[in-house]
Amino acid sequence: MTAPTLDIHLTDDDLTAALRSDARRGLTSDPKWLPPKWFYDARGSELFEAITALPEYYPTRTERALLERVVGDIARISRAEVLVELGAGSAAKTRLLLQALGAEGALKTYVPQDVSVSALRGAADVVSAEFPELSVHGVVSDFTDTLRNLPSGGRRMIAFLGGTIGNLVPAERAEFLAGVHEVLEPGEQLLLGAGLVIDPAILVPAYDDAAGVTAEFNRNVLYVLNSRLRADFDPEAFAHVAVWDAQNEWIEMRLEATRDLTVTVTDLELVLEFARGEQMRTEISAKFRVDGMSAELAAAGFTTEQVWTDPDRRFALFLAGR
Ligand code: AVJ
Repeated sequence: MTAPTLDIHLTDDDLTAALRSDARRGLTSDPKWLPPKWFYDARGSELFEAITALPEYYPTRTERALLERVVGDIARISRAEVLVELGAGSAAKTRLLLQALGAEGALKTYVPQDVSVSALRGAADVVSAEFPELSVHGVVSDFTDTLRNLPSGGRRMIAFLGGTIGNLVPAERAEFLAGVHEVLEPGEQLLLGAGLVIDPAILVPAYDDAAGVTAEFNRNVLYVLNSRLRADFDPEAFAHVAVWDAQNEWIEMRLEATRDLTVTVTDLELVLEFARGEQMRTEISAKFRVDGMSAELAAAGFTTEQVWTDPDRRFALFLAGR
């Protein structure tokens, strides 16, 4: 077994610079908003892991069960030599793909990407120990950078699982999918996991659980701003809100000020006023229809080779060819 390598294209300073620019843009807008990628410091990642175990949060377990059922088919169609996983995080679903691709006999390399060094190092070590034949090259970067720095040589499959594509607004999705399409060679594939549009009576509680874990996850972005940008948000003064936007077919998470507040963001030299009842958007989690996602893939140049859904049609996996 060879020790996994880790390429770091994103330093802590880069992250702070990106957060500064995102926070300035979002917090000076009307209405105020923040991008969801800033939930995930160590505490936020732990809270997300806790969310995946909640009874109301069906996506993770639904996708895993679906993947368990169809991963053999995916591996047979793909016969990939290199598995690139975007937003790899913890390695639970990865293992299924690596086993199935390994059984096809072609797999040589695993390239997990994440923005978090700690999450990635852990995942890379675990995978390396479990699959000693595999060479593991972790990449700490954002997606666009990963796509620019992909190893070439060897037929690749890029996996983007978990439904994270739903965090992107349509224009960002189009740009992301076109970027993936551009780096792939003919015969290579994208494996995409996406949550489907379902009954809001099931959807909304998944983002507003009874135990309040999602609420704490939502408020975590304020702790991140406090520690990284020396802000003085009182997270407990904000209430968690999750609404289904039927027009856009996405869940919107917001933080609502429960009283009039003045907040200082020292590192941005910014003083913000929140009126009682004011809501700030912190995440969209778009849900899809199979035809709609196939159309988005087609618009980016992909051919949808196969789509699998769970029996309740809550989640779908798309295998798209370049
Ligand atoms: C990690 C982006 C897939 O949108 O369902 C969970 C994040 N937000 N609960 C999602 C999340 C609130 C999650 N993704």
